[in-house]
Amino acid sequence: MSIDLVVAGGYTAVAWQAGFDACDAPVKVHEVADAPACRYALVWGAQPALYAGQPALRAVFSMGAGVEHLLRDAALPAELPLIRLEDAGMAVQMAGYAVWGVLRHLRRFEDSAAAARRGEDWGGWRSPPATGARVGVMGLGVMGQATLAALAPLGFALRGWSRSPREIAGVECHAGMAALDRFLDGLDALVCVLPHTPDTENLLDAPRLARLAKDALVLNAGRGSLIVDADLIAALDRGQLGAAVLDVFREEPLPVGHPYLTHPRVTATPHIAARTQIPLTARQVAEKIARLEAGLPVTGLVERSRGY
Ligand code: NDP
Ligand code: OXD
Repeated sequence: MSIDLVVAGGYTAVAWQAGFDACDAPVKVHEVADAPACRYALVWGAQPALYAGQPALRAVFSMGAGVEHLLRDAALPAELPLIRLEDAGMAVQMAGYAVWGVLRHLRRFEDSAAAARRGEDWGGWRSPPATGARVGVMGLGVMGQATLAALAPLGFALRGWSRSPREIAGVECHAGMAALDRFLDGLDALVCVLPHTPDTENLLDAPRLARLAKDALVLNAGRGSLIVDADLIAALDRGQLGAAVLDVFREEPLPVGHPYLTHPRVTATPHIAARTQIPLTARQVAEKIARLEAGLPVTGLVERSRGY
């Protein structure tokens, strides 16, 4: 017997059905408009039409690792369990994005290409080795740990920052607001993979950005609300920071004319650091539905009070 699941936002029911079929999961996927009463929903973004029409929901799955898009939906019932994606093929993508951004900045490969384009003699140009550069990762969950694991063989001095204390071999770990300044001090590259929560909003403001090393890189692939945009742009403009690589923004897609789109020190990408992979996501959701149906606990439950 199949279990009915309603999807809202993101990909279509047809696309998801193919994912569930590929892993032989007994899940029947419906669009909101023609769904019967379902026990499970798979959702991206605010879906005001969904919840009133689905009073029998037992759990809502996020189509992503982040859940703020669900939590800011006023129609979301207060007691409904929310389950986030745990990796499902995104961590390796995120790690690749971070390694690309960090190496590109610290090794200066593109400076030589730019010199060549200007017609300069670049035969003697040397890329700095970047060994020993201080690289910090904010957020030590699934994305942050995969990122650190990918950075580890590259010879950087690694730091990490999280809400609760973590121990990661080869990484100087810091936890909590009291340790934030120490974590930031003198970093040559800062990689941010934090969720949006009330506590992470506007965390990177002018005084905190000023703690980074001169010419440092800020790479944000968590959520755009982390950064005070005007402060970042000002720090880039006066050369205090060297570059920013930004995948997430307060408003997405970035509105035409936004300074990030044209700033010479900013590389903006359209929320593509790690895309939801339908086959792996369907498998993970199907496994969790099976556990819930059997009355077993699942991982990835969102703690609403902390916002992730
Ligand atoms: P996890 O829940 O596994 O990890 C979140 C991490 O953030 C944890 O280490 C947590 O600390 C830390 N954290 C949360 N709040 C605070 C705080 N106030 N102070 C310090 N640390 C804090 O999430 P994921 O790693 O799976 O994903 C992280 C985020 O990445 C997602 O929420 C999403 O916003 C973003 N993302 C972006 C994608 C993209 O394509 N750009 C793709 C996928 C995710 P603790 O360890 O103590 O719990
Ligand atoms: C996510 C995202 O949260 O894609 O998974 O940003």
